[in-house]
Amino acid sequence: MRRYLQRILLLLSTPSLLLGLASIAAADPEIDRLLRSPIGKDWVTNGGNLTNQRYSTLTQINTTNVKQLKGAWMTRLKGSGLGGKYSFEASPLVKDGIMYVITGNDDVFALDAKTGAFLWEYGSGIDQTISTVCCGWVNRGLAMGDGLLFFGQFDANVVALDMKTGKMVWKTAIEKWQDGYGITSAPLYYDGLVYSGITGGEFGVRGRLTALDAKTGEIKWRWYTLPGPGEIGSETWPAGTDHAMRGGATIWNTPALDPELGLVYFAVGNCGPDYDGSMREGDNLFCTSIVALKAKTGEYVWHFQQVHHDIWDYDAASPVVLFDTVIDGQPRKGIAEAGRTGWVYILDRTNGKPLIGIEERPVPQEPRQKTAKTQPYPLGDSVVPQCADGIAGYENYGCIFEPFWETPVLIQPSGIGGTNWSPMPYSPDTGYFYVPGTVRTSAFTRYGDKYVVGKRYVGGSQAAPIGTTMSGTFTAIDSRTNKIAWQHKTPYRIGGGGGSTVTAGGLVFRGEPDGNFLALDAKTGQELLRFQTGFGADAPPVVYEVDGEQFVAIATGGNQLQGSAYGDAVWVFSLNGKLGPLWPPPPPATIAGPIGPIASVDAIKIGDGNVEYSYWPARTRIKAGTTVTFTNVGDIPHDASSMKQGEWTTGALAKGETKTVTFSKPGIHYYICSPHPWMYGQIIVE
Ligand SMILES: [Cu+2]
Repeated sequence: MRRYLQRILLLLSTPSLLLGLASIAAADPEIDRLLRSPIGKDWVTNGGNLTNQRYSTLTQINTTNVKQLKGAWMTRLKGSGLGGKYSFEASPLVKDGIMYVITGNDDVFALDAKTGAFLWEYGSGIDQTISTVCCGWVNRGLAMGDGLLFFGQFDANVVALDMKTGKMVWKTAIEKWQDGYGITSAPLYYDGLVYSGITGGEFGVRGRLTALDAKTGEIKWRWYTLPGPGEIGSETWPAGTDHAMRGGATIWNTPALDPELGLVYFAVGNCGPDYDGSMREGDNLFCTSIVALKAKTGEYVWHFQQVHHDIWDYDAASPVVLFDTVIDGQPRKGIAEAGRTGWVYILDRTNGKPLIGIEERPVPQEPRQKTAKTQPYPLGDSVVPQCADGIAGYENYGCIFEPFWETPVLIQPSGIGGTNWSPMPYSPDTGYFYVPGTVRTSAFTRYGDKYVVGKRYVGGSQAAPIGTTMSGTFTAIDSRTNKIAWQHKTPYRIGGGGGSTVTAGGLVFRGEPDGNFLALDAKTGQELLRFQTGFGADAPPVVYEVDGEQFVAIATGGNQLQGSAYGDAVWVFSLNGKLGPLWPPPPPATIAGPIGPIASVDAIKIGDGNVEYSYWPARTRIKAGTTVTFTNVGDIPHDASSMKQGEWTTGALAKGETKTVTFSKPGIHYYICSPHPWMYGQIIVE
């Protein structure tokens, strides 16, 4: 009894109790409790709970019986987000037997989580002419609290719906999409606040985290990821200039929150202009960083920058993960994030200092780019190769942090390599992080861009050279050493969409861009189940329970950046499931370059047939002297630009615009869309 009293007294003297008291007055004590607890029957936020661990404690489905898993139901979401301009990356949320899911068109559906039957739907009616789109129409998910569902829209509004009816309760504009802003991340709800990131890093925006009042939508505070004059970090930008005000540093993903420390954590994306550092000498905080703020007030607490003076588009785009561990016999509070660099950054979340070790090492220099003298190298293993191979036609190639100017330089990882937006789960049972990676080499060049509000502001480009391979890795990284425990090479890029979820049943669930849904042994990596869903399976799965039955759900709707087949389906699996697999969809490309048969036409449509990021035909054969007409029939601006920098370009074509180019020299001409360098075309001139 005395010990019990002592314990109470001890608790009384710690800050956690203060937070405990605060949460008595919290707006939604039940959701707050679920958010603070290990993930059980319900999946109430994008990352499962406040840690973003995506670790479910459910064990009904486990390594011994997962082979029996079949489809319990599959529901198609009425064509929402079905098409080539969309990606389906959201994790469905589940509460009390109801599933809530949002598509790439920002439409929300409530389904019976046991049967897949529709309960209500909300059509966003979102403006289809939004042109400030970097990387496809996508929504990474919802948050819930106070009887509301929260999400960010592509037009930079945060919206709240009534969970019972799907009716809109409030809508708050964070910014205007016309100025380059948008929202693709899932927000985080906790203790009456909704935290939302913002996108627009390719449009010269000023990134920020915004905290809104959950009940009213009122903006309570905002913390800019780019410092104003005299603010912390302003010394890392050139004095007397306003480059920091359009330096990007956006937030692609859901924050995590430690209620005991009272801190909210998030990862910050690339610097703008992406590939041109010439005018922004300095480290450029808080680009490509992990940041901790006081959760209630937004006051700065600490930061760790992963890449100084980023010129490679090395976003920190994957959600941060909180975990507790023991290092050298000492219990430690950790935070980790998988970068586009291919490394996992493992820090102490109380102070932002490395837990395992990260060394500042000298790197090659390019004075015109004002490159940083050193870069952080985490001790441990990278999940993808960090050096490019030389190939014909390119004189220059190098490893990570190799600088470049106007002559293309091959670098690996590319700016869309390593781990991109996909989440990285953590299992306290294995102590492993499960890290998806993209293996892709880019040719980087700088050309400079003039800043115009709402226009692309990237200052260069990166494209995978024709004929180079694109693949992936799926890696278990030991959180205690930052070294590889096991690794699978995957035929497709998987770091940019999918991601996985891990369970106390010893399983990792993940989707493949070729439509397969997989279950792996979390400890050994052994594949235990492979099930063809029929659509690109590029969203992170979730695990839940209804009436004593465990289910695993995955949204399968493809991903335009991964090149996977599109769809509008949610698949749900259980041990009692009866549905078998579907026919496989066309797999994504594994070699960079145009695909399809060679036509003989002189008119090329961009974004035709609902495939926004494509040329049709992608390959054509013409006689020397032919004038080719390029017409943009897609929804957003595109161009056709010779892969030989400066040789020819249509310039940006708005929806409906046309431009002609005459080809007089025989030869093979490859071209790309400069804002979307994963679109390829080929013109064979005879
Ligand atoms: Cu394009």
